[in-house]
Amino acid sequence: MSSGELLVYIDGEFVPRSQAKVSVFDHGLLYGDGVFEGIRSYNGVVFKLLEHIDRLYDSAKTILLNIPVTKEEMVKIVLETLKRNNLKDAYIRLIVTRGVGDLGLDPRKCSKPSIIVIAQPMEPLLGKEVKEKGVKLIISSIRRDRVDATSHQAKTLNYLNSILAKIEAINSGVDDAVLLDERGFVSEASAANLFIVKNNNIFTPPQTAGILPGITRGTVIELARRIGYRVEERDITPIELLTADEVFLTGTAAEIVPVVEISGRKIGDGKPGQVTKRLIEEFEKVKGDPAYGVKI
Ligand code: PXG
Repeated sequence: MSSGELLVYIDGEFVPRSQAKVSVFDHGLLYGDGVFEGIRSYNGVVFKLLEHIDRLYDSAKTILLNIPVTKEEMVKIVLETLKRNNLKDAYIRLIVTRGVGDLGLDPRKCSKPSIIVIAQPMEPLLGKEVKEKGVKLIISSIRRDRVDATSHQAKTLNYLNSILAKIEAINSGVDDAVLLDERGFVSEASAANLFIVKNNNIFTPPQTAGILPGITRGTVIELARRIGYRVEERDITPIELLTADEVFLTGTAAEIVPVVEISGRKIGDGKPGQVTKRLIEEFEKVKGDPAYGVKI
């Protein structure tokens, strides 16, 4: 780190950020042909790293992409990237692209997938204000891609479905958007899973709604059940969403975020709810716990 710049892992080498580049012929760029993960480390523990690695390899399998290293090697690559950059609290972006090919779609022209790991510092307190104030959403006019197409069940580099919804949210002056699935049931936000609370019971859309099976979602379901809440994965209608007592989002970057307004309707009393606050507290206790991750 003589340049003082963070180092990015690309295909076996650590290069300074300003020189970390991919080819214009990489099919990740040309066609969104690749997979990725967003991961965090807290105080030297990479949260649920093995679960993220499993999901990465499942996503790759879905698109017939053979990752050229084993899962064990991939874990080592992520840990080494953090070590080289002397990072303990970090956001980690792990990307595997189809690699360099030519201008046609044919993935057989891509000789070898590229592995990229970017790690950068993450303020432990980032998002504190959002957790206290909550966020505003709209229900997007964009539908989550179908489960038999490019839904987010596999975490591929093809994120236009979410980006279009995010643009709609920005243009409407709110923070994010909820996408419905093609049947009209609630699926998730642009890059976060969604939960509702009604009469102290917790509900979240099932996999069939085209959602990403979020690592944070899984952790929150487990924590909520452990402290005695009933949690059910089932279809949620837009009306149930708008009339819920509480709504919150979960994701690696955001952790747990209260939702206080959706498409102009106040959620509950328009302030972060009690169940949401309790779950934020529980989540605080497990991040950085070596039992919930892998030590650097
Ligand atoms: N749904 C989608 C579509 C996502 O992209 C989640 C749910 C939450 O999953 P995890 O496993 O993180 O609990 C995601 C998260 C970001 C960012 O910086 C997050 C994601 C993708 C890109 C950026 O917030 N994925």
